[in-house]
Amino acid sequence: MKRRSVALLLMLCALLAGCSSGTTPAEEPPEQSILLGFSQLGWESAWRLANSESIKEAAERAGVSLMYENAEQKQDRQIKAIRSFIAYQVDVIAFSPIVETGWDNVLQEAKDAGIPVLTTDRMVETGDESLYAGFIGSDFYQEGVAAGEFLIEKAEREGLSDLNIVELSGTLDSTPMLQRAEGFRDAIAGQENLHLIDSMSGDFLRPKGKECMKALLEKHARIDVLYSHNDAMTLGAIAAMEEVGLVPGRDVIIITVDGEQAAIDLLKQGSINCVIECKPQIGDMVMELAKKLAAGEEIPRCTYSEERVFTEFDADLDSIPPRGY
Ligand code: GYE
Repeated sequence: MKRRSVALLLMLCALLAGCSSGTTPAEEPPEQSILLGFSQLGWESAWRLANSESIKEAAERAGVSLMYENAEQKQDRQIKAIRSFIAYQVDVIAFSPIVETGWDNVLQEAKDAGIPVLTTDRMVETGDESLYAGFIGSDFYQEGVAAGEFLIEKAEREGLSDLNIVELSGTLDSTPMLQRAEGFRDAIAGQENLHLIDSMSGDFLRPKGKECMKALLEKHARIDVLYSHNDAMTLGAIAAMEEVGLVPGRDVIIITVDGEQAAIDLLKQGSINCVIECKPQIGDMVMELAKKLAAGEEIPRCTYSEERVFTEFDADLDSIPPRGY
């Protein structure tokens, strides 16, 4: 008799537990969908295209309604897009600023409208830090340091001295351009065998990368190293080298940033010596942070992606999974 009542009690408990395990929607309010205004800066590289895809796919996965605008490399078009998001009263604004400066007015307008702003991929420079909530993207300074460290290791391993380095930099005044340049310079400072002899901006574009490399090759009698701020410019530069009979990766040491499939393939073939990874797939993190902001929660000022460095010295280059961009 006692055993039967215990069994009955257990059955009752199980039933009650079943009822409270999330099957009563009345107890858990459905997650509110948010409206996110996103201003992409352009389509200058495969990295950018993958970044745009990542944002769109992640919004769908997260049930976020997305207002998406592409500014085609023009800051004034980004400002216009942000103003339209404010007029539309979106819950959160996210944007990838093409350059660091010139945002204060529009950010103030967003603040006055009570709309939190997240910068993605690139940063803004402003005297008033309260004008945006936070940043999500890569640690570009560290990428520059990694590029310098690779070169130091390469020179040491192979006993190379007096290397003439040229730099192809990205869009002037953009965060990756500024920080990749600074990190690299800091890393090689004090290395007497490494000479940074010239730097030109190829605006993160493949044709400009080719044009700049051509000009650099005409100007300098000997170039031993190319440090390029993105793969698109590197691919252009390689074409310029080949046109004058140089063998990339052998006659000129090549260090590039991003990690597009094309760059990884050239690393495997020996035409590139080092690829610093920069991840464009930050969409899921953007959605997570946007939801927090919409809910009035605090977010970290800076959220960085984890990234790798691939070099000609790695034993397992063939095991690199497909890059997806
Ligand atoms: O490296 C480059 C691009 O901002 C990190 O922009 C991004 C850079 C990326 O177009 O390829």
